[in-house]
Amino acid sequence: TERTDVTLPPRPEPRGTIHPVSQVFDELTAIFADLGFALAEGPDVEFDDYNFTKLNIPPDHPARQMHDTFYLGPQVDGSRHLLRTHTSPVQVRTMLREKPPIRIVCPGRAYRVDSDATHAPMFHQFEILAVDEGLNLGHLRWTIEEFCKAFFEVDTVELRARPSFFPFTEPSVEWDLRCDRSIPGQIKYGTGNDWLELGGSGEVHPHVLEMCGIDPDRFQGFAFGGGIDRLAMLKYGVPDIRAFFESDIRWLKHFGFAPLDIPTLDGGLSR
Ligand code: 2U9
Repeated sequence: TERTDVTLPPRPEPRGTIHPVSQVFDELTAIFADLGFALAEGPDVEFDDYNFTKLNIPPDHPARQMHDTFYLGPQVDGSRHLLRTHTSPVQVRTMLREKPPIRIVCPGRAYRVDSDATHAPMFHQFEILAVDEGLNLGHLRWTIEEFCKAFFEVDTVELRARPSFFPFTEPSVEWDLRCDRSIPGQIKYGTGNDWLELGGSGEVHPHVLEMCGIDPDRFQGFAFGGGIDRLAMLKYGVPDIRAFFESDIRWLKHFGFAPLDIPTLDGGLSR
């Protein structure tokens, strides 16, 4: 029987909420897991070798300059660790450790000396990597299409490819998604006359495969990279990236997700 002679004090908070960045992290991990990509993670503090050299970024490349990269104090041998500027060193570590076929998704934190409404010094990105025999840009395109359909929860999508350049991919391609932004404050995907930048990609550069111990004459790879914060801003209507990292309890309550509402493909990604 229920006791009526005592009143319990109110709890400080009835429940916490899942941050939109964590929600999107879990959503995209579930989508790529369904496509056969295993989750791979690595340390935020990296070796220069894994963050740059093995990705075909030579010592004189502008991306290495102090204004882009957070360096840590020198080691006894004079070398300096750094905060990874992308999640690509996770792919390097995986290739050095495992033999093809490789299919991984690498979501995580990255750091760059940069800050405004659309750039934060710490941000979240994800990359996928596939290495196997006979892989080509068609496989990459299909994979991105399937991801977009699942993530934006639409039946059809149209992608536009733009030639690009990255030191670690050759050829390199950036992808745009057809969308409709004619109604202010709303985006429709799959139709319309607007284009949304999705991210960069390409076939893994033979030098990168070689430096990571994979025979470039036998194996091909494709990789894609995109911003998690950016996807969360688009999907959940957050205009300023800085709001994600302010820890404002009212904002977190408004934009947060129910803790036990774990995204799955059959149960629904977001509710
Ligand atoms: C390996 C080989 C190739 C991953 C790639 C991009 C292009 C890219 C950015 C998108 C927005 C990062 O979050 S962002 O700032 N990424 O444009 N990423 S190709 O290519 C790789 C990765 C690892 C071994």
